[in-house]
Amino acid sequence: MNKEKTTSGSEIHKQKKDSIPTGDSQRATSGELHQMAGGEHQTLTTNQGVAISDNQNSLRANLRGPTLLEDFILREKITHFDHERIPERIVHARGTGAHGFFELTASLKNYTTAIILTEVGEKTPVFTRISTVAGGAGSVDTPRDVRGFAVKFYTKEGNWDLVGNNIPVFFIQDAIKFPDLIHAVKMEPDRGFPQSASGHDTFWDFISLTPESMHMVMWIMSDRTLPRSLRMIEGFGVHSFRLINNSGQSTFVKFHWRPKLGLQSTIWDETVKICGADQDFHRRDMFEAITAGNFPEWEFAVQLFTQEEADRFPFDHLDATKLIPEELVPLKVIGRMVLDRWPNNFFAETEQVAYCPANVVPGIDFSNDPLLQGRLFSYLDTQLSRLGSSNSHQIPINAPKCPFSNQQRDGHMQMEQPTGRVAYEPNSLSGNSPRESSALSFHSAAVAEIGEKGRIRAESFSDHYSQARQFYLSQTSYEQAHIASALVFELSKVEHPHIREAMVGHLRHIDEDFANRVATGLAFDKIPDAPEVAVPVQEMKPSPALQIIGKMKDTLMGRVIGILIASGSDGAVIEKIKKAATNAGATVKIVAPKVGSAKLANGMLLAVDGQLAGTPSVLFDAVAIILSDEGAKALSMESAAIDFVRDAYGHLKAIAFDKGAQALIKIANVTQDAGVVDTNNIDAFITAAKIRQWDREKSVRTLA
Ligand code: HDD
Repeated sequence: MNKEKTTSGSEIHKQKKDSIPTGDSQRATSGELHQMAGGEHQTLTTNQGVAISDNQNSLRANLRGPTLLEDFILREKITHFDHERIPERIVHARGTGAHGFFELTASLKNYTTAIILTEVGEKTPVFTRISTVAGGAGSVDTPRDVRGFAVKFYTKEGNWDLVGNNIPVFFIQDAIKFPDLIHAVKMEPDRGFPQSASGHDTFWDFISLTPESMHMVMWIMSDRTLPRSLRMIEGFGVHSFRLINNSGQSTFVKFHWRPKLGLQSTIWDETVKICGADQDFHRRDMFEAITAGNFPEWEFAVQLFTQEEADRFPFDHLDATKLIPEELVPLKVIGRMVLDRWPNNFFAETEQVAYCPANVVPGIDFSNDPLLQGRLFSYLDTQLSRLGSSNSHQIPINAPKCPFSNQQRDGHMQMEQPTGRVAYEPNSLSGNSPRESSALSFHSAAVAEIGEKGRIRAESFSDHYSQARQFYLSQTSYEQAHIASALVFELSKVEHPHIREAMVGHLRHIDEDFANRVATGLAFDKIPDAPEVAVPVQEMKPSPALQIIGKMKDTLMGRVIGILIASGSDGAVIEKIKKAATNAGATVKIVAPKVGSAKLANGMLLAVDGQLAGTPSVLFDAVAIILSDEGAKALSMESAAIDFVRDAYGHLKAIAFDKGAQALIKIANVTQDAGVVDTNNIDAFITAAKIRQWDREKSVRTLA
C-alpha cells in the first residue's frame, strides 16, 4: 500500500512528462495532436455542459484502486455508448443515402394538383436511400438481392415518399404474406445463417409453394440483382398510384427512375469476388462519386392510364406481381433527380430516415393494390419500434421543410414546445391555432366501392406465369443463360430435392427449354411434373425494355479503368491510356505491387492508388497491363497479378497490354479476341471497355 502511494506520489509525476497516460500528460499529447490537425477547438464537455479535464482516466480511489461510482463523467459516457444502437430495419437494413434535388421538366397539371408534379423548373430537395433487402446493417453491399430505392421529396405541400425497388414487380400479391416471405429469405432461425443470401432451403421452399412469385423470381435471378453501381440501377414505384386533378378526376400512374449512366451489372463470379475485395463496394462508389462532383442522376418518368385502359390490359394492374410493359403504356419523362450531397452524419440521416408509402401529398392517392394497402400500415408502425417514438417526424431528416402544425401533443422525445392552453380542435379559445381547411388539402379519390367483404382474391390475380415467360423471352441469349445459371447455383444450395424439383416444375410453365436447362444443370435424370395452373399461360409480346444489355449506355462515364504497372513500366503508354480513358469519362486508378509510388522506365515516380494484393481487377470495368520485361517476369510469380488478368478476362472485360505485359497475359491463359487489345490501338481498347465481351463467355465458363 505504502509502496504504491510512493509511486503514485512522486515517481509518476516525474514520468508524466515522458507521456505516461495520466490526464495531464495526455492533455499535453492531445494538445499537440490538435495543433497538428490545426484550428481552434471547443472545450470537451459532458452533456450537461460541464468542462472535462481528463478524457483518458476514470476517477480512481487511488493509483491502482477501484473506480468510483461517483465518476459521473465516466457513467454518462458509458451509458450513452451502451445505447448507441437502435433496432435495425427488419428489411432493407443495409443502405446508402444521399441528399439531392428533384427538378420537374414537364408538367402533369392535367392530371394532378400536386405542385411537385406541376411546377416546371421547381427544384424540390430529396433524400434518397438505396438498400439491399435481406442482410443486416453490417452486411455486404453485393449479395444477389433486390435493391430498395426510396426517395423522400420534401415538397411545399408536405413530404412525399416514393418507396420502391430496382425491380418493377414484387414476390407476393397480398401484404399478409410479407412476414412469411421475409422470414423465409432471412437467416434460418435455428442456425443463424445465411446472412443476406437467398440460396438456402427456407427461401426456395416458400417460393416453390408461392407460384405468384415466379415473375419476381425471373427478375432476381437476372443480373439486375448484381448491380455494378447504385448509380446504374433503375427504380420503380412498383404499385399503381392515382393522380387527382382540379376537377377531382383521377388517373392511374406508375413511377419509374432511369439512371443517366444507363444500366450496368456485374456477373456472378465477379460479384462474389467483389464481396471479398470490398464489402462496401457500392457505398464507397457512391461516396467517391458524390464527393468528386460526379453526381448520380436519374430521369423520372410516369406511365399514365385510365380505368378503361386498365380494364383492357391482359393482367390486373392492382396485382404487384405484374408490370405494364413500356410498349403497352409508354413512359413519359417528367423530371430528373440529382444526388449532390453526401450526408453529414450516417446515423443521423441515413439510419434515422423513416420512409412511409402512406406519405403522399394532395393530388396523389393510393390504388387498391392489396400489397400497397398493407404497406400503408407497416412503415409508421415499424418506426415506432425502430426510432422509439411517435415524434420521429421531428428528427431533422424526417421533418417536412414546409410548415406543419396540429394538436398532436407530448410523447417520447417531444422537441416542440407548443404554447397556449388549447390542444384540441375545434376550439373557440385560440384565434390562431391550426384549423382544417378544404382548399389545397389532401382529398382521397372519390371512388365507389361495392361488393361483399371477405378474405378473397380476384380471379384476375391468378395468372402467375405469363409475364414471367414474357420476361424470359425478352432477354438476350446471354442474359437467359445467366438467369438459368443463377437458378442452378441457387437451387444447388438447397438441400431438399423436393424443393428443387418443385421449382423446376414451375419453370416449365415459363419455358420448356429454360426448365430443361436448369434441370440439366441440377443433374436431374428426368424433368419434374409441372404444377396445375389456374388459368392458361398467355403469349405476350417480348419487351426489349426488360433487358439490361438493351439499356446499357455506350459510355465510360461512371466507369473505372485499372492500370497494372510495376517498376520500369512505360510512362508514355500509361499517360496515353489515362488520357483516352478520362476523355471518355472514366476514372483511372493505378495498381502496383507497392502502394505509394512506382519508378517508371524514364526514372519518374508515378503515384499508385492501390496495392496489387488488395486491389483486384474485379474493382474495375476494364484493365490495362503496362509492364517492362522485368516487371512482367516478377509479376508472373505473383498469383494476385495472374488473377488480376485472368479475372478481367473471365469477367468479360476489355484488356489492353503492351509488349512487356505479354508474358503475364500468356501465363493468365488469355486468348486474343476483340476485347484483348494491344496498347498501340488505344481507340479499340476504349470502345471495348464500354461493353462486356459477351461472346467470350462460352470460352471461360459453362453456363446452364
Ligand atoms: Fe417495404 C422498408 C420497399 C413491400 C414493410 N421497403 C422498405 C424499404 C424499401 C421498401 C425501399 C427501405 C426504406 C428505407 O430505405 O428506409 N417494400 C418495398 C417495396 C415493396 C415492399 C418496393 C413492394 C412493392 N414492405 C413491403 C410490405 C411490407 C413492407 C408488403 C409489410 C406489409 N418495408 C416494410 C417495413 C420497412 C420496409 C417493415 C422496414 C424498415 C422500414 O420499413 O422503415 O415497414
